[in-house]
Amino acid sequence: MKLTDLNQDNVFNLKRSITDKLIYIMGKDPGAAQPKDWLHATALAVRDRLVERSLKTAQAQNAQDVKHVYYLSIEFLIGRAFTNAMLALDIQRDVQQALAELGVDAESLPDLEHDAALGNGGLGRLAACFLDSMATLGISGFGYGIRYDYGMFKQQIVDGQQVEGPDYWLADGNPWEFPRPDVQYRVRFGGRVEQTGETMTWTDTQDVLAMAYDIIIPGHATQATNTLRLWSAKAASELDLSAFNRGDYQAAAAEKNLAENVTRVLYPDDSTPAGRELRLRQEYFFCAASLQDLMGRFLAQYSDLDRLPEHVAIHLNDTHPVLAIPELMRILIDEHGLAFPRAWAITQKVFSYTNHTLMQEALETWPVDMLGYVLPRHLQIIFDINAAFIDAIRAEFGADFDLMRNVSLIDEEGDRRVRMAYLAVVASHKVNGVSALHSELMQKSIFADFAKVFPERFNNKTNGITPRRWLSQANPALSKLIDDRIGPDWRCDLEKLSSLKEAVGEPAFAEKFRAAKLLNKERLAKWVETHMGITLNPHSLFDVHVKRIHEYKRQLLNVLHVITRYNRILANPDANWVPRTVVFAGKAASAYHMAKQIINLINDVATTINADPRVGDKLKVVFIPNYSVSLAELIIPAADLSEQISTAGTEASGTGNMKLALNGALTIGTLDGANVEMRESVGADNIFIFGNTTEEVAALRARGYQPREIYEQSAELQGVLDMLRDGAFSPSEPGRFQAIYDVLLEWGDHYLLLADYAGYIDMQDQVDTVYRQPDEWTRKAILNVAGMGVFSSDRTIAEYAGEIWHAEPLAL
Ligand code: DL6
Repeated sequence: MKLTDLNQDNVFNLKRSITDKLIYIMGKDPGAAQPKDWLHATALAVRDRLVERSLKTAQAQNAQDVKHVYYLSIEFLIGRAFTNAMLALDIQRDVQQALAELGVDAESLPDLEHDAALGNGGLGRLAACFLDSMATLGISGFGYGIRYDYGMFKQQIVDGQQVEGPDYWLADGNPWEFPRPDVQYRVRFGGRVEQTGETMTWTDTQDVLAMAYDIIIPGHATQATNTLRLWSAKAASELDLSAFNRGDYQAAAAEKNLAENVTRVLYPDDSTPAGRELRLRQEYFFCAASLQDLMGRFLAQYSDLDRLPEHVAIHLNDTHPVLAIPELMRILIDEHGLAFPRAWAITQKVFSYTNHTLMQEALETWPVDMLGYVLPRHLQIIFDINAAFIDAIRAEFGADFDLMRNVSLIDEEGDRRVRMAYLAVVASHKVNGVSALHSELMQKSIFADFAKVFPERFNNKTNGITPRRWLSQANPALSKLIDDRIGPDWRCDLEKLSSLKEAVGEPAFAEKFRAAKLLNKERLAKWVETHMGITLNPHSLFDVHVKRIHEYKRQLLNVLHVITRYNRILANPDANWVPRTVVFAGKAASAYHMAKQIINLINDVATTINADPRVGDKLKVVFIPNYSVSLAELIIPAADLSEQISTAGTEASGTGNMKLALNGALTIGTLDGANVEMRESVGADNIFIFGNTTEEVAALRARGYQPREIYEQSAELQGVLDMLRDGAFSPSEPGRFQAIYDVLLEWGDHYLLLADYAGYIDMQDQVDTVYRQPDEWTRKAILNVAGMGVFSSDRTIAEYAGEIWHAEPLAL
């Protein structure tokens, strides 16, 4: 890995290329071009260089006959592409110089780029990190997903409440994508199945076209690239001309609108049957297009379908792409005439599946009726798979009806539903969880019966994050310090960070480490001042809680601490307080009422505390709206403390925990998800662990957990909860947070906030104690950075490639 100095030839060529793009591709006069135009033109110039690499990669892949890995994911949370592409090409300085010579303010351009927010949280961002690592490791990987017209909603905070608006990320065009009108497939829905002898014909369907848009994913420190292919829905027939000529313009465009709705939005509201059906259509749409595409690529080179698993691995990122399983079976049986057992043997060798949650409500099931109506042939195939599977169970385990009922792909309770996770487990040769704890719990809970039936199938692949975006790009100040100390190779070999341990005792290094952190805190404070009009003290402890808003992630427990601290400050204003800035950011699903209440509470608490002159700098609370990848890149490097406080056993892994520690934040957290492995890596003395363990949570629940008893025993907690209930933070509407109070005290406190409250508050006191000793804090922070090598997504992908996909890296 090298970081090259300025190259004047490159600068010259870039200047010419940028101006050419502006004039000849965009038709703009450089004299009149706006900053956004320059950004677009520069992106196109940078993209040219990616294209060269991409063509070379494709040639090498063909010549070396490599196995292709197809990563199917309904979310890819890519964020911005501009800086990442420049870093991958190692031309950032040249581009900045070229722009400067063209009279353009290069510093401000990256912030003008829209985030590609085609995902919601950790799952989608993991997919983006994986693409980066696959390219970097030279694994031939294709991401397949959906090109949503509107990505994750834009969150505004109005009167303390979340308001959702559309995210039109394509408003200024997308210079990174290549529309491929020549790559279109017909995706069929509805209709019926006709049987002639053994042959099934799916007919009378309503069809939608899937058109490909390609984005090049650059590898780092390699010429290799990969492709993210996103599908956009197009109407099979554009316009009903006779309706148009009759003047019935609505009817003329009706089919087009209906068809194109399939890829209109990420997460259609699923509180209505129509919304749920649209989501089902989205899932099948991208699976069907992707399978036609990958089968076309395979059949262009080979004719023997039995060899498909030698050349193709299809990975299911959660259950959203699981319809790819019956779709492959349909292609093999109906289109290529294979018998069911042969098709099934191939299918099982091709697919692998990652589970990302143990939460029952997040495990997808589809009503049999809806599937039968939208995808009648697929439902038949699922029934056939189930029948064969249950026969195999009976053959191996005898007439164990409980087992058969438990593992059946069809849930027969109430309205019959297809269990998508079960279908994934039965059809995949490997099934993995995303942290050691999660993988263990997965086999003991949701897949316990399957773990007995297929013990060899289950494995763990602890998540990781790409160091390129989450340190090199997001944190230039710390990256420079690390480069100066150990050289730049850590970007592609994160274990190299472990040699920073040697620097922990050096005051000069600690000083520079602190200076880098302060710079990042000032950068965030400036942003908050400019965009929110709130002044933050960069010398206060930045306590950061950023992630989706969900009850299990327990932002509410953090709020309980904030209020406790507020009360203590008021009671004892002259104590030696460590000034704190508590930063929250995250979105709540639009139909998730309690999560939205929590956002409202955070904002109301912030308003009260920030306006209280008795508090001053001792405590500030800020909710940064519209959390996104690019805001994460700003917030995470500025954090001193990372809040990872989910109820033990609920967070599958977390990846924010890794990003924050990699940027030198200390974690306050429970023994949940990957926190457990982080504790091993950074050392138990360098992480603030509190709270009930998974076993203790289970035992508490089994005993009959009584939150009210805890409330009654703690005057401090009582004070906090009574303030919530009585409207101390919502004087204009005192009952506003009654429901939150009730969740904790009347409805059983499902996520055990009160059980962990005392431990959390005590641990926050310890945080203050350590923060008062800057050398000690910095020592721990450096050890956190040094211990994060294992959490690179390069390590994760190397494990997937070696142990699941059996895919070799390309030689380039
Ligand atoms: O594996 C990526 C990511 C994990 O880090 C998070 O812990 C986990 O919550 C998330 N899972 C999902 C799936 N649905 N839910 N809930 O987003 O995956």
